[in-house]
Amino acid sequence: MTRPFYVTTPIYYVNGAPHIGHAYTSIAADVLARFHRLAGDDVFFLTGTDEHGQKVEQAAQAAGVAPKAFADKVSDDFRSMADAMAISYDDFIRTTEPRHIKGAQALWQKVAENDAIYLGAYEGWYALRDECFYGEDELIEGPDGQKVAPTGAPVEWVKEPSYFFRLSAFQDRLLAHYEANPDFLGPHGMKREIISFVKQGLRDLSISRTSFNWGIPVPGDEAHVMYVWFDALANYLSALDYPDASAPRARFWPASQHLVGKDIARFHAIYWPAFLMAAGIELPKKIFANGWWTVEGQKMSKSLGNVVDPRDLVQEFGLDTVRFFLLREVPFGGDSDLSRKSLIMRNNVELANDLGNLAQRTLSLVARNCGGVLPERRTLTEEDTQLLNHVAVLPELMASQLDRCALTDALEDVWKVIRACNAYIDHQAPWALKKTDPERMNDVLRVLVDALRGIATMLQPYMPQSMDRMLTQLGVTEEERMFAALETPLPGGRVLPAPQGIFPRYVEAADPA
Ligand code: ME8
Repeated sequence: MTRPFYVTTPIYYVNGAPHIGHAYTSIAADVLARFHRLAGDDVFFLTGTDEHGQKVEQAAQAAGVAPKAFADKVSDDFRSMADAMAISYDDFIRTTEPRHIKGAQALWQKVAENDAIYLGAYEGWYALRDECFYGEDELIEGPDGQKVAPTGAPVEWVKEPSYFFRLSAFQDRLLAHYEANPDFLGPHGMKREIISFVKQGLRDLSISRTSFNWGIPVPGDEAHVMYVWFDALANYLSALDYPDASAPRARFWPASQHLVGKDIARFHAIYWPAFLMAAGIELPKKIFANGWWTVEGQKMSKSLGNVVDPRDLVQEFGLDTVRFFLLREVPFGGDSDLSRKSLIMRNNVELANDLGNLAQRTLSLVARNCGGVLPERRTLTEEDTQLLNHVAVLPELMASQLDRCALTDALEDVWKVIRACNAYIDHQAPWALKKTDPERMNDVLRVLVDALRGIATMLQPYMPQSMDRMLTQLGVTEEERMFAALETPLPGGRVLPAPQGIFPRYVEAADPA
């Protein structure tokens, strides 16, 4: 029986164009999805767009387009960004789709039936940019002395009839859940912040709006539309055809991993579990918040004009260099800076040199000295065994790293093996063995091909295109690329294709000045 693995990205707002920050969380989720597929699990990977709410409505107005037409266009752009980044989603949900509206309304009804919703009037602060209600005590002083949200977003005083969710009633149950499930929230910093926020006391949450109508109607009271976060969070269920428990996709609940940015940890770690508890639905297994990217040391913003479209980076550096860089640069969960210099450095040192050169040296020796035919595997020396053992533990080691979303540590584990291979090739010097001991040369090259096969197999989730090419050059067929296939050595005698460089060095064009 294969194990279900359900991984999600946030659904992105369609008020603006996709950028490198969106690509980041999607790539991370993609690595998890691909890893689990290669491990033989039954994977469902969801992404999509969040299309309702006042923020989107205003963006559409500013563009002079009806909200739905506006959402259609931007949603398409998010999908094309996902495709350009090789995000292997199984479904792309849009909150304006009938299946989502049905699911969100069913969830609302369930929560209401369980008496966790009541009608009242909201009076308080709202930050449109964050689509978030804030308590007076949370506000801070802005640059001009005015009150702003803790995120720096402007706030406005809102007063309108509203349905409320009895969030306050879930405080103790939430804390008990965090306590009993230590892996539920990550990384540690986010978990600490959430627990301390919940301990300070939770106020009931306004979950409907009446001052605009670009949203999902509240069942039974069409003067209200759902608060965009109630609507949005429901996507994780509506994509599984909730409330139809007999739908084939229903097997994927509870979600294995929600990946989000740290900006939206509160919504996922507090509101979402509370809504689910109120509806009597099992909670997701894990929620992990990634850190924040700046660009050349600055916050990305339209006004600074430094918003990076990941597709431009891919054009210039190639997809896998970009994917690799984003997940390599800083331990996953921490904040990071996108600097051209450091991207080029990582490409040249780690990809072109450490890995690309290793493959090129090995495969060109096989081509030149073994007639392009894979040598048989024969008896191994202690050094050979030691190196191959390093490779053999990678699947298990990486699985446990990815289980805690340590995406960068998992890459570092592979790089340790790559460095060991480089030390091995330098020490064994197979190029010098051609004359002195051709049999040993064959053995050394065979060990290196086997090690590279393990490395390339395990790196597929991170760099799908270039590892596909590397595996082909190593003579590994499409059928031999699952992790489990590593247990069966390749038969000797296979003819390998002529080797070609996989990671070119990037040379910055000379400054014309
Ligand atoms: O919040 N660094 O959508 P959103 C890292 N619709 N990650 C970044 C980033 C950056 N600079 N900028 C964006 C929403 N992200 C809601 C979500 S889910 C039910 C609803 C990523 O378009 C990060 O994952 O504002 C962040 O949480 C998400 O994009 C916010 O996307």
